[in-house]
Amino acid sequence: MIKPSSTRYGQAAARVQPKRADPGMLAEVADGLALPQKELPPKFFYDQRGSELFERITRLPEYYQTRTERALLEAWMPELVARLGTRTLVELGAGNAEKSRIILDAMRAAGTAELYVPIDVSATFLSQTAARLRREYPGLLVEPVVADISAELHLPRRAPAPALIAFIGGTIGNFYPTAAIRLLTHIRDAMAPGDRFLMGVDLRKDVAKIEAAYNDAQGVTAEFNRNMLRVLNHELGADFDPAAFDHRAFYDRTAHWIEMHLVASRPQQVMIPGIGVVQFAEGETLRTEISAKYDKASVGDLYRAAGLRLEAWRHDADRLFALTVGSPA
Ligand code: AVI
Repeated sequence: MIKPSSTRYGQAAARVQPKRADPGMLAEVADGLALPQKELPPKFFYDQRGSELFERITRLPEYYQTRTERALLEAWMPELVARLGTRTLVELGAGNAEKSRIILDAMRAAGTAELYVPIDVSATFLSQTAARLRREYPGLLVEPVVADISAELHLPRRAPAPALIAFIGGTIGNFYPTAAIRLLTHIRDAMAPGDRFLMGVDLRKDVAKIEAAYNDAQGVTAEFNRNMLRVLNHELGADFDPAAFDHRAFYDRTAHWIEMHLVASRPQQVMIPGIGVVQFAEGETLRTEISAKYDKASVGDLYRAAGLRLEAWRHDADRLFALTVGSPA
């Protein structure tokens, strides 16, 4: 990891950074922009605007994932939660908790809803969500945790058992394989024997269908992609011109993932206080996200590598998306 004072970007590295710049973020951005293929983690999409844009994505006709997963949850959760006797729901990357309600409703119907722990990187979204859920589910304890799940996972010590740890939305796809194993290993380490892990995965399918989901006709995904540059401008005082970057998303058939990039439409120099001047050649890209697609065998491999056992699996009739349940191996 390079320090902000590094001379990697020349003289400008000595400039004063804005007061609110987070040193961790600054170091991550410096590292990512110094790679031969510039790359930044997708968590930088999500300020308030980014979260709202993602919500719009979930309602797009091309983006089949959210509605398919919701239907699977509605069909399966009442039975699963009643059978497990789930008393605590821990949700990783909870966002606005729209789909959590399906699980919470199932817990309430089973008479076991005691604690809900939504974990998300966006504090604003999380506190709004927590306030709403406390009103909607009187008697349910809601203990939100602001955390970057890619870096750490701490579960409340005295959560009523058994817990269901949910990682829905297909977000596992946004993790590279080693990071996915690390994350699931942390989850396994936090689980008691009776706890279960619920994970949603987007399935491998016709490439045109996947690519359409990330190149929507209304351009919402393109705006979501460019929002990362707005976040960098706001958080680090950078001077990216989002309009000077084009959106590109394509499927890698070997890696089984879609990649999202921002493509510099002209040569440009971007100043990031604390880092310095970053050059983009015309056509040079910044990779902002991968979204891996799974099948049953690859989910089984992932679970095994993390010390989990794939216990149950449900997919929709068109095999677009699957819900998977794991237990400590
Ligand atoms: C959050 N995550 C599962 C989304 C995905 O499909 O990988 C993020 C996204 N990126 C573009 N569209 C949606």
